Amino acid sequence: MVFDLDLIKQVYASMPSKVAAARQALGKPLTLSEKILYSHLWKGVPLSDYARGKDYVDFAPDRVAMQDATAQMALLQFDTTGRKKVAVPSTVHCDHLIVAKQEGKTDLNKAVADNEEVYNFLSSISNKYGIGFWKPGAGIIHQVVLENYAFPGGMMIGTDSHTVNAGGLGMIAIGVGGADACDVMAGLSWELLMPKLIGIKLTGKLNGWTSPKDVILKVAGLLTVKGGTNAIVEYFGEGATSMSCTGKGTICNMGAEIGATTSTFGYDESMSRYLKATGRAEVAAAADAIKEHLTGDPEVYANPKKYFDEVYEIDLNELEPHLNGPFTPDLATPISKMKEAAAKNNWPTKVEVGLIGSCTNSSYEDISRAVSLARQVAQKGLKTKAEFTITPGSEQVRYTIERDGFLETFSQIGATVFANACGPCIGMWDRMGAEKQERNTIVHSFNRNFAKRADGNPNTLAFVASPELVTAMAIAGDLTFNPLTDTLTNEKGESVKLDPPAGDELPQKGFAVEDAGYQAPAADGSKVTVDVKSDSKRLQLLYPFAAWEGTDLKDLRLLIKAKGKCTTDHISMAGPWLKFRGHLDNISNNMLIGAINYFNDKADSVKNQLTGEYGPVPATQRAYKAAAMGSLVVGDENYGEGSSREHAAMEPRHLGVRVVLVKSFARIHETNLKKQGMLALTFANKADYELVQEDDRIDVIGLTSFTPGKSLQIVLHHQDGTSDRIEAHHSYNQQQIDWFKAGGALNVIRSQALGMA
Ligand code: MIC
Ligand code: SF4
Repeated sequence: MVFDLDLIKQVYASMPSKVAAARQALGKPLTLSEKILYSHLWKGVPLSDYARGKDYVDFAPDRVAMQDATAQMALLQFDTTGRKKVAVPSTVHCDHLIVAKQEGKTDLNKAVADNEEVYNFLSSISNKYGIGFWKPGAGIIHQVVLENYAFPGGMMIGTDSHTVNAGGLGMIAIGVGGADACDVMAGLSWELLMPKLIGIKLTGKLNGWTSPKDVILKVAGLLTVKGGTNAIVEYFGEGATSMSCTGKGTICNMGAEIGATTSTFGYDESMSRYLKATGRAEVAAAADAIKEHLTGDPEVYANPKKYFDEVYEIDLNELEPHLNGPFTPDLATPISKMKEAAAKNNWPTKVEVGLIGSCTNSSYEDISRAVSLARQVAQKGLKTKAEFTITPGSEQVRYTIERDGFLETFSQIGATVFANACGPCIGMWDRMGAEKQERNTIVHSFNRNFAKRADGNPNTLAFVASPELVTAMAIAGDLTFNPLTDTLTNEKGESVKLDPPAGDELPQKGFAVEDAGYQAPAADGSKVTVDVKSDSKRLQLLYPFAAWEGTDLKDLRLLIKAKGKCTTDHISMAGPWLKFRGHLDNISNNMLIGAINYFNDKADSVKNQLTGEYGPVPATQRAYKAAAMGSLVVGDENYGEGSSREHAAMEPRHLGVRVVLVKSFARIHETNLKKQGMLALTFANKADYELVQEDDRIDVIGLTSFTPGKSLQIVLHHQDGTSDRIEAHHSYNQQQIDWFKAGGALNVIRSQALGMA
């Protein structure tokens, strides 16, 4: 079945004329990113050459996707907007709440029982508002979107940072917080800072052990975790067209790890093949008919320096397999340098577990290449040294790889197949012995490897690699094993070498599935009731946050000065906390518990300025709230890196933090803070971070004349009676200032719905 074919046809019908108009307005050939952005301007937005990295522009995305851990908050917000139905096609995917422990079926059954209340809520609210619902076990949002909904030249947003995966099918797909999704579902425009453009030319062709994952691992090393902030990465060149569509998806997916707004590739044969293989020949035919509009103009790719803000070139013939980590996805080590790097950094070299799959690397191609290595275990008389797990990205992939005997081969090397869900990638891994917190090494094909992310153990060092390399490492049980050059000793004592991986881009017998796990919404949702029990521990209706009091903020307490990396995993940890994603007050008990306090180098230990005692961050903030005192959080570079979870903004908002003042922000988190009515500020002079002292009382001056582009003043009153006055920048436009004043964007929508605006 092809979903929303009419929508796709409509987009394609107007795309040629819109692209032509944009080319004329900008007076130059266009990149693919520009073609998609300019053909999705919100109605009435004038066609003009918007300044990249400066102008906010309103867009009209074609669709919205939400996963269960973020959909709860997104839909609780939507429920307050007074709308009857979503304005654009939208879907919910149940993938984040399934704990991986024993094996797929058992774990899925347990999750269905444990999360019954939440799944019922999501299913009925989806029904009510016309949203497609993918049941638990159907698969991970981004794989399901790629298989069913993504289309070349389309624009979508999703409440998950890895929504960008759909760039593999030539979309502009962007990760957002739930409040943004709520706007679009409510029929409003969606605002984005016009992104800068990074062009990456891929020359040569992948070969041997190198795979698409290595392209993005290399790019992460080049650009770092913040190098893509407020930019779209557009890939092109012969290396791009020679690669599979799902491989492109992998590259785009992990573009979230460099902070990129999104990444994309021009429409080509590989996309057409993938569309046909996934039952969407009609979409392929429609795309073929306008294909020159679904890729960058030839002049752009011939002379990229003239049209992109930054350009890089990677020669795939020379590219080595990489391992990135530990603790950050941009610490890139080519496989040939791993022996040296591991010795230098004293990384444990015994690989305990190899994990493949997840939303980023669970295509048929990935699994078939990994299985070609698993097969060699028996063929060459080897024994797999590490544990090995697989999390398929969708039921369609799982069913097909089972039919083709891959799962059987994996089971022969002792593999565990987990449910089609996020599982170990998001701390939903009940790993035996993790509570002992032993220092150990794992290798996985996921995309993130922040501390504690997979198993909750801060001493697990996770390295990210291609599924092929993960499989080889699991077989060898050694982080320094280089399959390109090294041999292994088999059970007979012989030296054997692994042959390079080989596999099929798409299943020769086609994809198959018995029950994909989709539930269409009720034709008439008006009679569906959505139940949220008042004593529920998992769900809580939202109340509007208070509007701004109309004055400068005075006498705020410093809650925490966070030191170093502070990702959304540090601000609102996942794993066991995921169960409270629909209950703002309960989940607020994890607020900032992973952040390191600058003053004592400890996590979850801050000075309570009322008592002078050190205590957990959430309890300390609750004490300030009870005393009706506002507070402020200080952070370092790229604060809020990683996920789209708006809980990282809503928790501080709910508990009474007023300001987050940092050296720099990650894009989605900064927007989430603004949406929730917080003040998201940056040090005008980064060195001023050092001036903030533990007992400071802080004023924010200039709010009564809060204006786009105009700095605010921060006064730090130190305990010794001295003070420092520093300047804080902000990136609020007028609409965002209105959100701040109203106490949050939702209050603005709500008042519009009530006709009070
Ligand atoms: C992630 O990979 O960090 C997540 C879990 O998918 C998040 C969303 C969430 O926290 O629910 C993301 O990437 O946005
Ligand atoms: Fe799920 Fe991990 Fe993908 Fe996030 S990155 S959507 S947690 S599989």
